[in-house]
Amino acid sequence: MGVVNITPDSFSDGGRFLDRPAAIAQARKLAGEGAQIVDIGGESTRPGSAPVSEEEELARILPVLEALGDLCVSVDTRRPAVMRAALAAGASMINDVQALSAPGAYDAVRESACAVCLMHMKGEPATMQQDPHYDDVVAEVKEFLRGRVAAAEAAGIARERLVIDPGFGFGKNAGHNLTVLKRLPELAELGVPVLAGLSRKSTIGRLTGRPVDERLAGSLAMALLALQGGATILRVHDVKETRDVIAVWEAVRAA
Ligand code: 9MG
Repeated sequence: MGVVNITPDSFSDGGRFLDRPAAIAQARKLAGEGAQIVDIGGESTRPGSAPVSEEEELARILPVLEALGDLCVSVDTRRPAVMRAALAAGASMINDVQALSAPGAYDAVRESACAVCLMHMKGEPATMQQDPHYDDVVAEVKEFLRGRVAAAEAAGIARERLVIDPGFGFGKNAGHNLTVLKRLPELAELGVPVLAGLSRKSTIGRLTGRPVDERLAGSLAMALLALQGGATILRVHDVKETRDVIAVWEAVRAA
């Protein structure tokens, strides 16, 4: 899954693809490099980012989505109205960092055949990184995701449409993120495909001391660890390089 943030302030590529042709070109570039899904988003969930209105979010994503009709596009949104509009415009997947918790979210996706990513987040984006606490981060994330999968199924969204995601960096410090990554196989036990988004995140900065634009090697190491832990979808900025990691990992697995 290649990432295209159509926002002025996303943490790693904010502002680069706010311009519509640039966003479309970036999505096509990532697909050409081997992304099977392109994830577009018009609202930054970075702590401290400026709120965006529903109208503005739609104005950012819809023209880009409409220009990518031949690709498998995921839309990163928390708003049911945006989900509905995106699905009507051809989105194949809804990536919801709030795991369909907004009122009306189930209704927005139920009638379509789209895939849905249910992500764990502790707290709200604005404050989630202010000293998050868990007794057992993996157990808590797993129980949350188990509950959201069950709730989605009960709401009429077939299990085959669901993907789960522990939400690296969403209400989790570096220690929490590393523990979740190390114990990712426990989440895979839920029997739903696992998506991992670690690309360029601040934990890599903490471990390496590198600024966000120098985190490629760290991101690739994280990608390999996520694959080994059972992730089947990697949400990344650097698709070409991550495809090489996947090729090497698959070859070793098949040897
Ligand atoms: C939108 N977004 C930013 N980081 C993410 C992650 O790790 N997973 C998912 N599903 N979405 C993310």
